[in-house]
Amino acid sequence: MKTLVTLASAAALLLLTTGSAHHRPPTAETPCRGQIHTNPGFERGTTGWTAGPRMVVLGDAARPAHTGRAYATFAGLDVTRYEQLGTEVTVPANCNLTVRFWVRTLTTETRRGDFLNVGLAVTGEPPKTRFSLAYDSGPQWREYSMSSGTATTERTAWANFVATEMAGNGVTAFDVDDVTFTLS
Ligand SMILES: [Ca+2]
Repeated sequence: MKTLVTLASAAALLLLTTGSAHHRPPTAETPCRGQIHTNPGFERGTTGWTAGPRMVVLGDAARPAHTGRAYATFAGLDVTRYEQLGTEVTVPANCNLTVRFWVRTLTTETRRGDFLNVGLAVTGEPPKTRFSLAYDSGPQWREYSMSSGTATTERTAWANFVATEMAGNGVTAFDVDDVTFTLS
């Protein structure tokens, strides 16, 4: 009998809790926490990414990854072409998305020729190029970040990296690793 009473009380408490949740502001219920991409460091190849062929480098001892064994690489062939890599994530209502990534730039260029544009497109806003990196972006791994800001509705965010390479006048390669997607 005692058990029944306890269960009944628990059920009543649950009802109360559920009922009161409707009166809370939405921010109290949203899970704006943590890194949400399944393969931020390319250790699983292009899983979780939309990418062109041969964009992931694995286990190059002479040109190692930022972390792990793999990274994505753009341009670097002295051929006139485009290369693109991107991914889409869901940003719950009232969450901010911060995309952080590391880039290393290896070059023989002495002026801007090949470049890597990094953009973040969010539902309801025009797509924006946040970074336009070129030969002078540095041969050491450097960290960059971009954010979505918050909105009262759920949104889709598309992060993309587009390299434009021109044949002649030197060659630049852009290596990208640890592209994390963190909600806050
Ligand atoms: Ca990696």
